[in-house]
Amino acid sequence: MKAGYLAAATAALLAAVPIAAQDYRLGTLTVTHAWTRQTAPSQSVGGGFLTVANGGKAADRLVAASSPVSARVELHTMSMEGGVMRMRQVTGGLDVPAGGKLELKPGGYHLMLIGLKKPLVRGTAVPVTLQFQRAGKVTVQLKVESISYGGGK
Ligand SMILES: [Cu+2]
Repeated sequence: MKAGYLAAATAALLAAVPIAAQDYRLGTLTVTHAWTRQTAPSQSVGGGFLTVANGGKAADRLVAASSPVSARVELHTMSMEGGVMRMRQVTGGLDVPAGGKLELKPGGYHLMLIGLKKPLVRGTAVPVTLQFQRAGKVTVQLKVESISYGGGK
């Protein structure tokens, strides 16, 4: 009984705090590999990428995001239209299926940091608060990588 209690208490302590350098837990969700790219001084937007795994039995949904480094953060999708890559804001959020994952990556779904207040500097980290429909909010740190990191666009 005592061991079970301790395990439960430990699990509670781990909720919503980093469980490794770049891993964050929020209820049944685990956010990993959160990153962005360095930006030029004249650049006013930046992309944000991460993976959300859902170990639970209920689907969740990423509905919004915000960051102190930009005026706002939008959820975007990217697709080829007539040979041109186009980005569009996603309305209604992005599914995190039960037992599955949502991947935000170059060339696909991503966070768009709009109205950067200052350039993103490689080697630093940028806080972004993610809001999920069921699990609530968690703030993760996007590691700022080089311009060429991750491939794609
Ligand atoms: Cu975008």
